[in-house]
Parts: sequence; structure tokens; C-alpha cells
Amino acid sequence: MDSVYLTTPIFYVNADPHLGHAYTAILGDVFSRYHRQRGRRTRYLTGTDEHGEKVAQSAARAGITPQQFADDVSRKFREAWPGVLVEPDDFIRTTEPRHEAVVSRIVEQLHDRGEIYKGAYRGLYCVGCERYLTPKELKEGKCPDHGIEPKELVEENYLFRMEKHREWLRDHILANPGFIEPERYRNEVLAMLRDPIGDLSISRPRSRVSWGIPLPFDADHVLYVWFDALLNYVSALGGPGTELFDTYWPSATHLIAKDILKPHGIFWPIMLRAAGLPLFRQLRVHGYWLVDASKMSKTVGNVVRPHQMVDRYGADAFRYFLMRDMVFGQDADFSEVALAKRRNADLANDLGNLLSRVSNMVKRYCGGRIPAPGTPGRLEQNLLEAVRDLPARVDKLMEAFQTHAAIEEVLQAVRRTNQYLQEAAPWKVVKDPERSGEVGTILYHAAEVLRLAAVLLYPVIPRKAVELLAQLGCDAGTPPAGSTWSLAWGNLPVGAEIRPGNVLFPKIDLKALQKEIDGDQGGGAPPPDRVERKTRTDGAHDKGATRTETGGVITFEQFQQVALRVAVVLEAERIPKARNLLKLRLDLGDETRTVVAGIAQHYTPEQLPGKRIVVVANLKPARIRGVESQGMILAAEDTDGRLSLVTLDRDVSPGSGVR
Ligand code: ME8
Repeated sequence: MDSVYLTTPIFYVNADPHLGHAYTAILGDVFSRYHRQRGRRTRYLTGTDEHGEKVAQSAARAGITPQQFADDVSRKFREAWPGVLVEPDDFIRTTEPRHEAVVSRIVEQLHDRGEIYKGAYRGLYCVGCERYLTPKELKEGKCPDHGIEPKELVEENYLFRMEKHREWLRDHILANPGFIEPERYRNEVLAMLRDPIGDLSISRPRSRVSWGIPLPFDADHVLYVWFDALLNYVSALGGPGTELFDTYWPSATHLIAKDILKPHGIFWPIMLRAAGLPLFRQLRVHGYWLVDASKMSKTVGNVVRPHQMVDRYGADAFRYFLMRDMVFGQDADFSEVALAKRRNADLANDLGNLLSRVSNMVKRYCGGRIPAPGTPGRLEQNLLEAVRDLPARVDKLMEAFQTHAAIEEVLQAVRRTNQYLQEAAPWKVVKDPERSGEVGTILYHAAEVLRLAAVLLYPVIPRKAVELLAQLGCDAGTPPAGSTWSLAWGNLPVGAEIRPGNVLFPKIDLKALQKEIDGDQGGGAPPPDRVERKTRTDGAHDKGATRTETGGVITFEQFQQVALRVAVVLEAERIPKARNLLKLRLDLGDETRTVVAGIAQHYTPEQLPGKRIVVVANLKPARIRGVESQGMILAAEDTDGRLSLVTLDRDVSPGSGVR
């Protein structure tokens, strides 16, 4: 494959850029830099989705035209990206004439090919989703995402013949495992395709919705916003028949989150095939960033804004955290303390420390120039062995979208090199007249691992990687040009003058941060989302974000220090203004206790009384939203973020120990 075409969803202009948008945009940028660095022709697209009822309604509320509204918010997205070092090659807006022209052309073709027909459509329409929902998708009669009852609408609509394409799409997905990944999302799409999918209503009467692209064959209707939006991936290349399209379209990789799997996994391939166009190459689906185990929402007040994180921690560390702490495909929990800890542990301690050690010693022992390596000794050979196929391992993980693991590979090498320096002890060797010649060999090896680490981490931390290389005396230039960017061992230029500069990642004072966060809460207890912990108050595991000091292993004695006991839920109630917290009264046999648990999104208070659950009984009490929580309950978190309480399969007396 010599060309790569990466896309993000085009974001709706009815919300300002937040953590979730930033994640996908950064992910696309990381892969765009990665592929470019490997010498592939790469094109990276993002943009904004500007039509539809929701935008028209928001504009009306703001008292401006939909176009003005879209202009304002689209600009916010465009301007947000340089701040997080996201550099797309193109930014498409669905209100641009170049987009509208291609959309009209393709819709006309679909009509000519008999793929679109006029009919009456009756359905349950959710304005939040901008689409009709099937009864199966509803939760207690409401849209599961927006919590509102959809409106029943009957209208004259144009319909797209989707159902007749169901079989081949299923076959295609079955025959091409890489078409939709990770596998669980592929399976989800296959499950949706098991039963009839019906035809898709693709127009709205202009009398009801005027903010959209008119149908080329019937000006009384505008195109349904999803039909318009999906075509951005093609219109941004100039549409079929252009050189850009021919070059990039066959390698299209769409990056999306799980919320928009159906339009991308079903509508989009069918639209392409029906229009006689080749399918995209792959759909890569990531999970959701949660804050305090809940969806970000303005009403809850937990929306994370990328620019604030950049102001506090820098763009490189923010990107690093997002890429390192989300396992692709799974949900992840965001907390500022976890971000600060990650920055301190990996970037300040491991990477930053290695750089300052190496540059200090090169300055002191080698006159500030990169020394020539002599014959590698046993320690060097071990180090070389450990890093020999590092680039290949990183590439393999990146191809599998395992960014978190790819980063961890590099950091392991960095940690290994810090350990190597400890063992080789150049500060001792330099004092031994018979061995002082070995100092250059030691420092060269350590410095060369640093160069490789910077080259491999460049897609994730582009600015700091270049700074690191410059401090090592490398002429960074533009990747991948020049030997600086080579992934082969031994390209650090001997004799180059190092240029020690600023500390790459000054350490964050975690105590001060915690104090500041507590202060943000008006002096009260910090909400659980801001508290660093190995296990959440609800017991769900904080994925990837935590490491024990001993690399994940604890002793039996350590485990025994945790007092786990059976409790029976006596009563449960919501905590006002905390969407995901429940206050539980628990019977522990010889005492009753109050515990605050972040499970309100998963259990109603009515479901809990009588349940036998497991409590960490010797946890230090904490005040959460003004309530003293005297313990923590255990729950399992599924890959889609759903929590299930740990319960017992027999009637065990409350208070019993759990081992
Ligand atoms: O759906 N965690 O736009 P949108 C991770 N316009 N990613 C998240 C996220 C979260 N909490 N929240 C949002 C639309 N995202 C349509 C798309 S494409 C032809 C049309 C990211 O503004 C993620 O990429 O609602 C998700 O798929 C996208 O934003 C939804 O953006």
C-alpha cells in the first residue's frame, strides 16, 4: 500500500469541540504522521457537518441564520486543531459548494439508477439523532442517547433502496474481516444485518426542514443530513473521476466512535455500491471517553475542553495520554489527575530523565559532542538485543491500531535504557583509567535509544520529539527525510554538538493539582472523576490508566489487607445533581453503612434493595458530594462501559468475609 487516506467524522456544529472530538482528530493525526514517516502518500481529512434540523434549531435559538451559526462553530473546530498539533490536509464543510456539487451529482445518479423512489414514510423520529429510530432501538420508549421520546411522523419522503443490498453487504463483511474492526463492532454490524433493515428515508420536506441540500430532482425536498454528510469523504477528494479520488479513495480508512457505527457500517457501503463506486478500505471504530464513568454532558457539567488541557499540560502530553490510556475499541475514563500522573511517570521520569542524564554526561565527559561508540560489551549487547526489532514491533502494533501498546513498547525500551545506564555506571567507569574509553560507548548507546524513541514517538508527541532530537544535536528537518529519522540503529551523528535546553516535561506537582481540583469544587470533596484511584468507587477498573509499582503484581499479603465483605442493600437513592451517583444504605451484619457508588447510569434505585453485593470494608471514608462514603462496592465493567454489580449466588449472611 503506498497511499493512505484517513478521515474523522465531520463533527456537528451544534457543540463546541470537546475531548471526544479531540481524541478522534488526534488519532487521525497520529496515524497520518505515522504513515507519512514510513514514506506513504498520506492524506488526512476532517471537517464539519453543518446541515440538518438540529443546527437550524440552534441557530434560531441564537437568533442568527444557520449559515452564520455554522460559520462560527466550524471556525472553532478549525482553530482548535493546531492547538492539539492536529494538521489535516483538508477541512471540509458540508455547506461548501464543492461538497454540494458532488452530493447533487451522486444523488442524481442514484435516482437515475432506480435506487431512490418516492413513498410515504411513517416512523419515530429523534431530532437529537437526526434520524428515524426503529422500535428496537428505543429504551423505555425513549431514544437511548438523548432520553427523549421520538416524534411519530408520517411524511412523503424519498426512500433509498437499502434492503435489497443487505445480502451482499453481509457477505462482504464476512469475507473481509478487516473491513470493520475491532471485531466486536464488525459483529454488531453483522447482527444488524441479520434481519431486514428496510429502506432508508433520505429526504425531508422543505416545508419542515429547509436547512439542507435540495434534491436535484425535486426542489420541494432537502436531503437527509446523514446522506449528505457521509458523502463528504468523497466530495473532499473532488468526487469520482478526479486524480485525487483515484489516488486516495481505494485506501480510505474511516475513524469513528461506536455512536455512528450504523450509518458508517451499513448506509455508507450501500450508498457507495449503489452509486457504482468502490467501497472504502476499512472502518476503525473506537470507544467512548467517559468522565466519571458517565457520558460527557453540559447538564452534568463534566465536559472536558481540549484547549484547557493543553494550557495546563501541553499538547504533547495531552495527546500522549489520550493515545496511551485508551485501548482502541474500548471505553476509557478521563481524569485530569491520571493525565498528570501519566505525564510525570512516562514523560518526565522515564523519557525526560534519560535525556537529561545522557546530555549531562555527554557534556561532562565528552566535551558536549556525541561520542563514537567502541566495541559493544555484554551490557551493550543485551541492550541492542532488547531494542533490535523495536521499530518492527511498534509498526505491527500500529497497523493493528494498538497505539497504547505501541507507545508502551517504546517506553519499555526507554526504561530499559535507564536501567542500562545504572548498570553500566559511566560515572564510575570514567574514573577508572583502564576503562575510561568505554564511556563513549555507553553514552552513544543510551543516546541512540533516545533518538529511536523520539523518532518512534514522533507521531504522538510531534513537538517534543523534535525538541528532543534537537537537544541531542540531530538536525530534525522534516520527517522522514534525513538520517535523523532513520529507524535503523546507528544513525545518531557522531561528533554532533548536543544542545541541552529546557526540561522537556517539567513535573506536575500532584499534591498542588489535587488541592486545586478540590478548590474548584468549592472546598467540598472532589467528585470521583477527579480522584486518582486504582478502582472506581463503583469498583469498575480504571483501564490502562493505572500501574502498580511492581508492574501489576501484588503479594498475597497485600491482597489480604483488603477487607471484602458481603453486604445487603437496604435502600438506594439518587444524589441530587450527580447523574451517576447513588447513595446506598448497606447492611453489613453487625453495622449499617452508607456508600456512594457511581452506578446510577446502570441501576435505578428501585432495582437494588435486597441485592447481596461485595464491599471493600476497610477503605478510608471519603466525602463525595457532601455524603460520607464508608466503603466501596465492587462491579465489573464490560467493554462497552456497562457496569454489573458483583453479587453472590447463594444467600450468604451479611457481613461474611470474601476471600
Ligand atoms: O456524529 N469519546 O458528529 P458528532 C470518544 N456529524 N469520541 C467521541 C466522544 C467521546 N465521548 N464524543 C464524540 C456526528 N466523539 C456526525 C458525523 S460523519 C459523516 C457525520 C467523536 O459531532 C467520535 O469520533 O456527534 C464520534 O464518532 C464523533 O465525535 C461524533 O461527532
